[in-house]
Amino acid sequence: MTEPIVLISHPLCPYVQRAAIVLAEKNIPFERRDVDLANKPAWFLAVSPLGKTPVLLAEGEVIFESAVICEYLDDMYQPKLHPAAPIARAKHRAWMEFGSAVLNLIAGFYSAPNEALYMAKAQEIRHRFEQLEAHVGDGECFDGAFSMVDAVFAPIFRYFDVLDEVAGVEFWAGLPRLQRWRQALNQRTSVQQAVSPDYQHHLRAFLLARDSELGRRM
Ligand code: GSH
Repeated sequence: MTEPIVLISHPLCPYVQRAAIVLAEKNIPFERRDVDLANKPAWFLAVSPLGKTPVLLAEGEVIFESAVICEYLDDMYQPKLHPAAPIARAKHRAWMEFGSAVLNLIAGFYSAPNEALYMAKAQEIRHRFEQLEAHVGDGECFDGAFSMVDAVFAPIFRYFDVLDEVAGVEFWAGLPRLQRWRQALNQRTSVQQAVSPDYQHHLRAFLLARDSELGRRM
């Protein structure tokens, strides 16, 4: 009997969500094992070379880095989430990287130590969204059918379900394609199931705790 796939996770990690969405889109059963990243257990440090989530345990191997995990799953299982043509695949991989850059900006935003840096990060995020608006298709996905790029952006957009409430910044005005895309991703079962039902509650608590740690008001 083959060992079940294990996704080593953290409940709020957007990189974990990408992998969970890809697993669900491909209907692959897996076991999710959450770790406390504030207090990393020894077994986790022994398997995760960078001490980060996600890590996938599959075929007796340890695979780390979310993009690599997603690529492995796409190599192994149907339906393919990357397009077949190399040029289209390259383009999608590039937009996945763009998504990781946006995630770094979001972390910089909620960790900004003062109001000036906070607003500067907000503007950078808004600028990236404007760039994205010019590239996203006019349907419910980034580019026709559901792809890896959708799996990357769904967790990014999910941050804003809470940030729109607590951050005091308008990110979405004048971006109709992005708004439609965000809404469609929110409705997708694989996206909804990538987090637990109390995700929003925990994210809000995490963001507000970070805010008071920094002595800042969102
Ligand atoms: N490049 C990594 C990937 O794509 O998998 C980033 C993963 C990442 O930053 N994970 C965060 C983490 O494990 C949680 S969302 N942080 C713990 C740490 O850096 O010590």
